[in-house]
Amino acid sequence: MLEKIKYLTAGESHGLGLLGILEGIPSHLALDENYIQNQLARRQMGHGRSSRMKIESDYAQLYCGVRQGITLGAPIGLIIENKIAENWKESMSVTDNGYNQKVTLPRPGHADLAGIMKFGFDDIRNVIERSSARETAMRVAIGSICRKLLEEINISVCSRVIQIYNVTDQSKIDSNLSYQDINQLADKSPVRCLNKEAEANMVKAIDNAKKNGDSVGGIIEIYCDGLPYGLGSYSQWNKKLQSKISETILSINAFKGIEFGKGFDISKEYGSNIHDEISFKDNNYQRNTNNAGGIEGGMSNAQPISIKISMKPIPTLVKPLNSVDINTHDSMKAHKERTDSCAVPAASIIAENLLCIVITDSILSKFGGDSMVQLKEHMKNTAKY
Ligand code: EPS
Repeated sequence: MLEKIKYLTAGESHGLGLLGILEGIPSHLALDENYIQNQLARRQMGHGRSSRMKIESDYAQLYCGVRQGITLGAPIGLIIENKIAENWKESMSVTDNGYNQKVTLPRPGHADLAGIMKFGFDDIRNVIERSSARETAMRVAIGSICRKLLEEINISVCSRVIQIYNVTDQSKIDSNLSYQDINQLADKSPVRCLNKEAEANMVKAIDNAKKNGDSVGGIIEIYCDGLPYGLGSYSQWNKKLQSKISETILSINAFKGIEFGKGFDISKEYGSNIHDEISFKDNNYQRNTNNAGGIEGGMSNAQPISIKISMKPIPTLVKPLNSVDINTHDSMKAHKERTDSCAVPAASIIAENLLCIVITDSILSKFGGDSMVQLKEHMKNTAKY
């Protein structure tokens, strides 16, 4: 549960567009639409995405809360228009125009069946539209504003893809690379993979899936550095940093699992092999390893946070699975429509920007401040972080 930042999105995938409101950002954060656009463009990249990404060129208009290039400490409102809306005028009309083509074949793995049962619809289109990953465009826009705040206090985030289908990249990241370098290299790769051999095999895996009317998922790694001690808290269950991060990250469409640091592998080791030993040098506590992934006791421990996330293959399949018509209950193949054969690279950008929201919230909870100047002063005045 976030404490200082509040945000909401609205909008359907083929409706007029997406709306977002972000509250809690201090005043005097320098912000322009180009900064946000850069993150939105990153989200649209990646091998295996559908033709929708060629139609849209996502752009978030800063509708309110910003004046003369700085935030006002007021709620920030954003709008992303859907270019595709023009083609969907009839189907997505707000007023009843008699449109009656219904989607009745739920896709296994999608929100379709549980969605119609929950809301009592006889048209799966009503579920598809809001459950679509299109909504993440607005969350990236919102997250990018938090990212801008973090940049000003020298906190950075980067990500890479380490698995697509069964192709893994087990290479370690070159420790001489800055986070900016890592993102630049990953962004140049069609699958955001830093290893050329693995990259080629990942591209092949996506192409194979596409050729067979199938889809593939994968695993993403995210890092966040520059953090002080003590974001989050052990003092109450819902204040633990890993819970806050998990809540947000697992809300991303198709994300199924999350690991911190060495994650599940930690359970195969003796404690003496896995916990990160402490020493003191240059007036600072030092760690030679970071198996904990930057979080101990629900708090940041001034080491980089490292997270792995797994994403399932997207459920819309060109060669659909067995399903049932919701009107007749006859066995039929599931609904098919345009889809991504792989959205893992895009998901890494979504995860990066959403992590920025949680970290910003935790920074504001710990240090406070109505303006960026106050926040920076508070951080400077806090002993050793
Ligand atoms: C998406 C837009 C959607 C899908 C995809 C993500 O556009 P459309 O439905 O018009 O093709 O490409 O959505 C899904 C994968 C999903 O399961 O809903 C986007 O903007 O990211």
